[in-house]
Amino acid sequence: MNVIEGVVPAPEAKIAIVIARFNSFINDSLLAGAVDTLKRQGQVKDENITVVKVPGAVEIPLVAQQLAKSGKFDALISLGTVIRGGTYHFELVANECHKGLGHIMLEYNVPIAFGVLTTESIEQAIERAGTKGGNKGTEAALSALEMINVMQVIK
Ligand code: INI
Repeated sequence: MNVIEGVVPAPEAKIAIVIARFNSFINDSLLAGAVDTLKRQGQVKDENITVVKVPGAVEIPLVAQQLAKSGKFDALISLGTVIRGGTYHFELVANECHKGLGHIMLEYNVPIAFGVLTTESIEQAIERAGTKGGNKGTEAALSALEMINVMQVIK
């Protein structure tokens, strides 16, 4: 039996993080978790981490597409927070972002970790940004690291 499973360290990896500025007070904690994980667990070098800031979650896929197309990165990490309001806007923003990233990942063969929170309330978002619900940025970074190694083994 052949089982392929990615390890976490990826010391030579080049990773880009695309982060939304909307709800930045939460996203900044996601970024801190992601960068800490990339460096401490992934052993990724500081100079090999690129952070691109965009206005909101809607803009994440376009920039992710350019980064994936550039061929310069082994994985991308998307970070943002979409909080449900009283209108249909939540669905539009969250769905567009998620769907767009899924297409890009398959088109360019670059793993894109989905670290975009989609929550019912600000409280839920805070819980998932470094408090009692863990840190979605950390989870996304771990996923990116593992996927880099899985992709390399499969190649
Ligand atoms: N962008 C987010 O990242 N999160 C949100 O919760 C959000 N809401 O609720 O509106 C949001 N909107 C902005 C959107 O991503 C675009 O930046 C904007 O529509 C301009 O294109």
